[in-house]
Amino acid sequence: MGKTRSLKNDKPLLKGLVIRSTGSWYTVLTEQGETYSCKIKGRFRIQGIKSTNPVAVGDRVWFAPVGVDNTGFIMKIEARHNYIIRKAVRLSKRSHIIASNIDQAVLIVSLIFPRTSTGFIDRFLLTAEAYHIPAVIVFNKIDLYDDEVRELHEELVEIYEGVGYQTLAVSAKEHIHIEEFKSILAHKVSLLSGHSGVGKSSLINRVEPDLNLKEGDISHIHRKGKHTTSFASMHPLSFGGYVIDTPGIKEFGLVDMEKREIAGRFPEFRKYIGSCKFNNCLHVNEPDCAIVEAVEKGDIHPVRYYNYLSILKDDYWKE
Ligand SMILES: Nc1nc2c(ncn2[C@@H]2O[C@H](COP(=O)(O)OP(=O)(O)OP(=O)(O)O)[C@@H](O)[C@H]2O)c(=O)[nH]1
Ligand SMILES: [Mg+2]
Ligand SMILES: [Zn+2]
Repeated sequence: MGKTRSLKNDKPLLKGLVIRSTGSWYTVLTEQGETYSCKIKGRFRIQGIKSTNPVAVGDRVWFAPVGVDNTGFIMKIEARHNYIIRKAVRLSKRSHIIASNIDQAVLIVSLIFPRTSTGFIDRFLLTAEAYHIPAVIVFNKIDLYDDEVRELHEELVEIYEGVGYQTLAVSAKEHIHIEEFKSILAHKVSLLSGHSGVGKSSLINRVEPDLNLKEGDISHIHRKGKHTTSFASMHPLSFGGYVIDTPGIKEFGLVDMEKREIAGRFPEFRKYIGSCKFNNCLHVNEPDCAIVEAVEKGDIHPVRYYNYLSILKDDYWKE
């Protein structure tokens, strides 16, 4: 049993990890490997965030077991190392916490059927940087490559490894580099993201066949133009660690960030930022901009700079 803490009614509390939520019930996994279905007791106030869900997948909680049927009440949440949110509605003050206590964000990309754009990759990396969550890029479906796609792949590996991100090329179908993929996931809590159809479920099944996730199917409900609340679920890995599957979430929730902070989330831009003529330079068309100069000299890849400009134009940011 986990450590106990005194309570008014003197019942010992158990410690566990929230691995699934439905909105009112939470599945909590104890260190002994037992799962409990829990509800929340009382109100939780989490510093600074008004969230639609007080407890999220990834939370470490203390709960009071009741009865014999493995149910209980969550009484306390441990402080989160980090969490990612999605705004319920743009500019809304209420957010939905997708997951917490994440060690790394793994972006699954395919360059064919479907092709993931660098714009999507860069928005993902920007958000991971903003949350201070290390990001890894995994290219799946390499069995489908022709020469043109292989060339694109090599260029992207050069860009992203050049910036400092780890990349890996795999095929869930042909079982290529699955051991390497496993070692990326081992002993860590990984949030898996990527467009629908890139092979997230297939890859998870390859490393953990017992999970038997649905493949080749749209695994979540699409409701165009409407916000569908979706809850992540966390799968324990037999070789240590957890993967968090995020149904219906193509991107991370965007973070509140000011426009002038964006460049600093591009790791290769950082060393130039202080050298611009204007200290409020947005690196668009200001005179004597060190970032534009670095792009011209070939020290910053034009694809990254182009995506930076495009992200600046997203009408999301605070001025
Ligand atoms: N050729 C090839 N096909 C793959 C590979 N990995 C997955 N697929 C196929 O791609 C399709 C989508 O795979 P899924 O694993 O369901 O994709 P997903 O990312 O989980 O998609 P959502 O659940 O909708 O987000 C399926 O038909 C898979 O069989 C691969 O490495 N090579
Ligand atoms: Mg899937
Ligand atoms: Zn500048």
